[in-house]
Amino acid sequence: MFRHAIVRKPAKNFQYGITSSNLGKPDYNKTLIQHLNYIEALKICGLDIIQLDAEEKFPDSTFVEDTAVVNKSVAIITNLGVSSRKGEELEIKKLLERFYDNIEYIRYPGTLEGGDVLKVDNQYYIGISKRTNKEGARQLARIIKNYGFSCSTVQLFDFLHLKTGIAYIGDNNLIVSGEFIGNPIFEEYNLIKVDKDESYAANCIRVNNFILIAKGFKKLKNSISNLGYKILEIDISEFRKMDGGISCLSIRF
Ligand code: CIR
Repeated sequence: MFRHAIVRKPAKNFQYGITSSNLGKPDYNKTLIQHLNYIEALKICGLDIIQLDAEEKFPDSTFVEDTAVVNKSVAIITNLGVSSRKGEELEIKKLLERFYDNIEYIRYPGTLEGGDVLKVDNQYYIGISKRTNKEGARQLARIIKNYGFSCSTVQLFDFLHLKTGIAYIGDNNLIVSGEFIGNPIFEEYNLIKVDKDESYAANCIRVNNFILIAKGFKKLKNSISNLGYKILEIDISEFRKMDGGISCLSIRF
């Protein structure tokens, strides 16, 4: 069970963050409303929300997931893989120190972003991407093995982050899209394959008794609901414009 979520209000300069989406500029007021709706959904899931103020120094800082990897035993502060985001992790670290006795770090020359880390029960998958390098993955693997987890790496080709295209929703059910469909590393799971036109929605999260999914992706929504899950749909169109998805907007623990 998760009890807390860290979120960060989008900064006024959110539109100047990094993006490859070609979907146009996000509307700031709409971004704020969607962020509040996201928070409401997490509250429905039973989470207590810790909200950080907006940080104009970092236009991408609302995507807090990338700054830390957390589980019941340890919080690992990441070293983000792009210069404009380096430093976002500092305030998150201060917050996590209130909750964790064990804090560890990914350090240079290792880089790693939380979006590249997928936890499946006691197993971690780490994406090697443009943001997470092999050294970052090696450091994370070394740390989490000490806490009883096992670890494998997955080479990325197109996606920004591992979790851009994959999600674990419990009960052996793994949602996969794009380059992860057909990857033998995931064949032991019950795979829910996402059609290309809905690939954005593969980035969803299980939060306690609910699955949070981006609004407007009917086929995936039906596949998940047919498995018996309760679903909360959230419109996050403005975050999509900046390459962000459902998982990126919070750290859950
Ligand atoms: C970035 O490029 O870093 C942000 N614009 C989007 C980060 C999305 N984070 C995630 O998938 N975990």
